[in-house]
Amino acid sequence: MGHYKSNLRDLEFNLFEVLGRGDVLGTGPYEEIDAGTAREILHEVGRLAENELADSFLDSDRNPPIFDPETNTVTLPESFKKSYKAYCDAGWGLLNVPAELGGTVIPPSLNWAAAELVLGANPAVYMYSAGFGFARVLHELGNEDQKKMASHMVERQWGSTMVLTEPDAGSDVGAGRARAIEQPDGTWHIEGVKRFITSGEHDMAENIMHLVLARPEGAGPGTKGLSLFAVPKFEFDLETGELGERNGVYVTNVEHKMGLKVSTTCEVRFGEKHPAIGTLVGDSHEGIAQMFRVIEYARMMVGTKAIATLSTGYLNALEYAKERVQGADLTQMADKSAPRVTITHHPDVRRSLMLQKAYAEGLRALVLFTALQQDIVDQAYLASGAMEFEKGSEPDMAARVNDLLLPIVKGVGSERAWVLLGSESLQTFGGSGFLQDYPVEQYVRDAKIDTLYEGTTAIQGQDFFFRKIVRDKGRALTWMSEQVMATVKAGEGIVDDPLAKERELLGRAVDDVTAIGGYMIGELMKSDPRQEGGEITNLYKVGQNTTRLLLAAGDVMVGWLLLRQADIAAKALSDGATGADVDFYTGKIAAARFFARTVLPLLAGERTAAEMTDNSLMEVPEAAF
Ligand code: ST9
Ligand code: FAD
Repeated sequence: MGHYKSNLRDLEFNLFEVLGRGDVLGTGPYEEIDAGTAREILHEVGRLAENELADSFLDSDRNPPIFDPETNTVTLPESFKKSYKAYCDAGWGLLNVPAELGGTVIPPSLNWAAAELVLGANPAVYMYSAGFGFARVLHELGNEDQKKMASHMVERQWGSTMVLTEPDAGSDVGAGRARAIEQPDGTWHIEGVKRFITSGEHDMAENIMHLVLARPEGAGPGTKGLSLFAVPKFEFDLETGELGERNGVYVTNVEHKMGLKVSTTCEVRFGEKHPAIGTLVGDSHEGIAQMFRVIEYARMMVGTKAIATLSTGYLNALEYAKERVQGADLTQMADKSAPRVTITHHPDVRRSLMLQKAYAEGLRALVLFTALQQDIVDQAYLASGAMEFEKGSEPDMAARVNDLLLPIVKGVGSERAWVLLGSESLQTFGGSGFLQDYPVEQYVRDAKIDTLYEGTTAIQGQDFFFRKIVRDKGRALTWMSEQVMATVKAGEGIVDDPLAKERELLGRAVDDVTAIGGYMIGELMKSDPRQEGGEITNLYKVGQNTTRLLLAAGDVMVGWLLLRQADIAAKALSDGATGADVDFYTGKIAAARFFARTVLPLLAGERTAAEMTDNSLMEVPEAAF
């Protein structure tokens, strides 16, 4: 058995028992995939993930890609190539491709459920196969020629990259200096140096399509002055896809990293040896908005990757804890000859395991609840072809809620996963967890990147507050709060509601997070110098709390989703669930209880800390740090 432990039961519980996806599958745009087929897909991807994909996870960490600076090429370990080929041959990449390009039309929720399995078993496989998703973007946003490129990308299984970051432009993408010079034939020459580009070079595809942000000559500053270009590694015949000349884009370094070593992270130079020829995506200069189509998907992917890793980390820890015998039961601690027990008997190990379970399952529920919003948008898009919806309509609100939740999926998912993998999953193994005998030390190393790329946690916090709450005028947030409060109030009128205390605790947590947000809105208003007494530096008080608000909102979402699941589980138990289902539903109720009683109360402390904010931090001289 490989390192990866999937949780198919929980994926199916979310999709079918909580989110009612069985009603959507097999109908309308998804008529070819009914619920039974969807379950088969999940089981088949799960089988592949636990076997062929998981097989190279360790080996490709110990034997990472080799870069040859003479030829600007990269050789990947054979073990990994085998996993990648197995994934491509099985055709699962087509789950992310529109019908026009030969893909299988499925709701995003099913896509993300399947993605979790791949991302948990071997995340780099999913990343190298991004060409399928990038083809979708080029197909949607591109001109007629680029739509043809998109079909070659799918048919010939080309690799693809998203190219934003430069040495002096990381979080601040708008500081990018890469230039684009228009040519008389309508193509563009790209010049500049990009760094940290994932999958920038490898030997698993005949061609790589780079989607590059660069600034046309004379364009304005910042992100709005950037345009998006499709720049292939090899030029090619537009009609047949046959490769032509080498294009002037070369990888000049591959980074040595803490984790996720098999995923190449490349310095890419454009136009130094000879011109790097690209075409303007969609013939329009809307680069940053176009690139955000990719970024939004990639942020969802990174959150899903983190959560998938936490889940397998927890399940590995659980397996170990059930077998590891150490110490006596706490109640017999004075009896030195008392029988030794497995560590699952120790209250502190139970605390740790239940914390891992609650976050892993709560965050999975968050990914799939977010994907549910994408389902609603997708259905409306497939029905009308439109990407903008009437204000206040169901798909319009779903799009806003999806936007609101994405920084939580990415920011909270990655922070909680990386911390819990280290502080709890690895810890469960004792000293053995520090060894490479178990996969968990690699999980910790591989998951750290998730808090960094696709926008650091700080960026997610700012996006959440300034764009997804303030700029949205609180519309999505209000809708979301109403859903949470409906669960809080769902116990009213029920005699002996078994989850009454948990509802009360969730209600208090909502109050605490609302107070943090309210404090920040207040300071934001006080930062407007046009208002009487307004002082711009009050914005610093907001900035000190954006990450706090993000993480606290994430905890409320997790607490809410677990409680909703517990309600469903309680009903299933009272309806007479049998066999393994009894344990499954019992575990659901236990996780919701544990989270509400031990995690949600901590938000009161976060509220106090937020309300205590002043600007003394900003006044500390740099030298005093
Ligand atoms: C990276 C890759 O790290 C790591 C892993 C790669 C894995 C490989 C790929 C696998 C993925 C597969 C993908 C397949 C694709 C499939 C798709 C299928 C459909 N939401 O606030 P402003 C836009 S890559 C939407 O003024 P600043 C918007 O157009 C590197 N749009 O920003 C806006 O205009 P408007 C990742 C947003 O102050 C415009 O930007 N690097 C959003 O100029 C300007 O907005 C990063 O992520 C949003 N949330 O710039 C950079 N936000 O307002 C992190 C902005 O008129 N830094 N826009 O609508 C940031 O995000 C910064 O906040 C900033 C600030 C750059 C946006
Ligand atoms: P900086 O922006 O310099 O940030 C340093 C620190 O300052 C961070 O803690 C950050 O949160 C904080 N900070 C910065 N600005 C602010 C602010 N305004 N407010 C509050 N805090 C702030 N990029 C691509 O384009 N394509 C890729 O495929 C890609 N893949 C990557 C793969 C790996 C393995 C790595 C490590 C990076 C990759 N990146 C890629 C780049 C990645 O997106 C950036 O590293 C990330 O956006 C952060 O930028 P930076 O490293 O320059 O850090």
